Amino acid sequence: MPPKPTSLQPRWQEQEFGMFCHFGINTFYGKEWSNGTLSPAAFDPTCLDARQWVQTALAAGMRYLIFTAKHHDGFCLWPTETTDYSVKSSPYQNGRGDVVGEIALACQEAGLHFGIYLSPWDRHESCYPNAKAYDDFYIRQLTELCTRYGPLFELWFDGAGSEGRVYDWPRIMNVADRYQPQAAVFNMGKPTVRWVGNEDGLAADPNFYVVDGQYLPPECDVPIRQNWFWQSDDLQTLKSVEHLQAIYYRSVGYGANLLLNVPPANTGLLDSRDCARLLEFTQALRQRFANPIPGTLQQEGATVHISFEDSVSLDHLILQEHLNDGQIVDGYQIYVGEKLITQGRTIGHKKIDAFPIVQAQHIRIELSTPTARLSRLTAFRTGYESLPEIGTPEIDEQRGERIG
Ligand code: FUL
Repeated sequence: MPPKPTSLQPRWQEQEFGMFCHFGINTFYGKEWSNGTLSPAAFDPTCLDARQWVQTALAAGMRYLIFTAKHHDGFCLWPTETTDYSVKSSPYQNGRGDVVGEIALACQEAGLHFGIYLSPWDRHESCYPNAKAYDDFYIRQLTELCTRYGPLFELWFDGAGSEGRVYDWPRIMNVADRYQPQAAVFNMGKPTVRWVGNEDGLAADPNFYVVDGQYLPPECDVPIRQNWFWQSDDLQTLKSVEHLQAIYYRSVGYGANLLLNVPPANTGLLDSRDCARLLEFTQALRQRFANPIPGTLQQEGATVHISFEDSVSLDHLILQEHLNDGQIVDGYQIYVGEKLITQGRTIGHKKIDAFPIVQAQHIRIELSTPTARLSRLTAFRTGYESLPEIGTPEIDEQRGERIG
């Protein structure tokens, strides 16, 4: 029998699509990484409106939001007791602001899951070279975050900069287990979800959930522009609708979660151009899958049949596997009569298949194993017969700049 998920993992997988928000001291200096010496004096997002972030995420069909409470530079976006390098030393709300608190509240009000990113690597904190002292410091930070802001959906532990460093994960995980036992743990410590292995937002087929004997479904993180933090001069790298769709098919469509970074600008608002592109992408996607073709599902061992009332034309199928007993399918073929219309390896939480349009009243799916079960199978006629491509940037002749 394959390793089974805990009860929390399928719940995390069902959320599918989240917004990543990189925001911090870097946002005010046009940097991606900084070394912990940038002055907090520049941190002043005068129009900050966490509700705008949350409403945008909801409008895009996202179900969670992960916020950088502290990036590698060590600057804390909440009024921590552990260091002065935080919003307390900034002009934002005269040093009385709490950005983490504002977002947590906006998420709670709107019913969006909220998670935090807390970089283990800290380039500001002077005790960082002393492993024991820094573990204590990090544990205090995590304790503050885990006890002040309500239920957290995910704790995002970024491995960057920590290569070769040993943190006391058993002690750190005690904090998570004690105060946020429902939170998914990303990548480090005692992870419950794993990094997909690239920052392009791309999983692949097969997408095996079991790694090193453990059930660990992947999350695909990718920035909507080239950079993670908002920059005034990288608009030309904003990904095209087609590119974003291609990412969606290769992440959610391959059974992984998609965490798309949309970075708040130095005003404290999401950039209207990023929002417009995001919504254009998600509306097009919604339209594509707006009209499922009703059908009846029957399974006998490894063979699944779907029957429609009449003959219909279709070009997409969404398959979902029953995962309570673990991920089992490794190989499937889909037929209309004797004609093979598509095939793949794993299914997992979701698999989106596109194929040249066919006319059918019955479809047959042959699974690799009779013990595997599909939980859902939905057919569509979308008007698109293949996966969107990850294109090269387009040139907008009129504006004379790269737009994709
Ligand atoms: C990386 C970091 O170094 C980037 O700045 C960003 O936070 C990304 C999500 O992870 O490892």
